[in-house]
Amino acid sequence: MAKVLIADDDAVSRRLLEGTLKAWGYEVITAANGQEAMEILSLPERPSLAIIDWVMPGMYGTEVCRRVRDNNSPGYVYIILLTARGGREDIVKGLESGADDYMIKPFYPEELKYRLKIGERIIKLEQDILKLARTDYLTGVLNRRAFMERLAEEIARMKREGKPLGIIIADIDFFKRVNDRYGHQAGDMVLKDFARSLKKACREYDLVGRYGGEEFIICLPGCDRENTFKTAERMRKVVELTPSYIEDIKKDIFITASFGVTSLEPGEEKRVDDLIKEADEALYKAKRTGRNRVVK
Ligand code: GH3
Ligand code: MG
Ligand code: MG
Ligand code: MG
Repeated sequence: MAKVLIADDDAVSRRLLEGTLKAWGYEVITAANGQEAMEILSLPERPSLAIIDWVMPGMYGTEVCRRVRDNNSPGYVYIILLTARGGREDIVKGLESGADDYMIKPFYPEELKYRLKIGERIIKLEQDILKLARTDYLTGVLNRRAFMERLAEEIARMKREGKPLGIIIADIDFFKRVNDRYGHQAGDMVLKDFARSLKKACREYDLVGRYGGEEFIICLPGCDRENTFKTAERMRKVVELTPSYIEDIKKDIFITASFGVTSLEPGEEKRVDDLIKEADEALYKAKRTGRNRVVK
């Protein structure tokens, strides 16, 4: 269930609302003034729904709305302004400040319940869109842009923690032949199974991305070059042993792939581009020296 921020300077209203929302199953976090509300809405794990009182000491609810809209932190916050101010002009001002919705006190609980559901639908839409924007439509792994974003985060995290990070680039051998012999649809099926095999051979928190057509990239946080090599070798074997069944021709297609491996060891200064270049060079060496192999 979604997390909701309740900001109200009146302790009785705050507690009442908190009790109501908890009874509806929401996780609730409360603030007694605008400053506190702003602090909570600046957290990385900030709530995506907020019910905010207009008149509060220090910072008004309308100012909270304005500030939330001004800063471009990721994740939308759906704000319901809840206030005793019920004039038309007030409603206009409230919505103008950036609130998504407006409710007048005393409020009717059932109405609030369904207005919160509107907010939940909006938040769900945003999450669905973000997921689509990050995912490769064919194989379900991260697309290139999302992978590169996550890679930068992981590199920073591993540097902070003084740990290594492994990179693998994997490319299907003679994939053109699969398309030429069995058609593009069969090729797509092989690509899906290839991505699945790569995921199967690594850990849940390793990142798998589609780098280009039939080229995939994997990031292994905490893995040094030797362990990354071992993982790539495991991937190579899983790929070799896992055929794709093509329904149309009632046939299993076997493929192999080549892998280039590199790593960022603690204390090393390499840029993302350097890492990818190294893995790419290792991959091409694997291709040149006979394919179906891992080179580090
Ligand atoms: P090598 O062993 O040297 O890697 O040979 P290859 O044939 O795999 O390499 P090449 O890069 O020449 O060919 C890649 C092929 O991948 C060409 C392209 O048609 C195919 N391809 C790229 N994206 C897709 C896709 O989404 N679906 C299908 N079916 N084929 C794709
Ligand atoms: Mg108030
Ligand atoms: Mg290839
Ligand atoms: Mg290729």
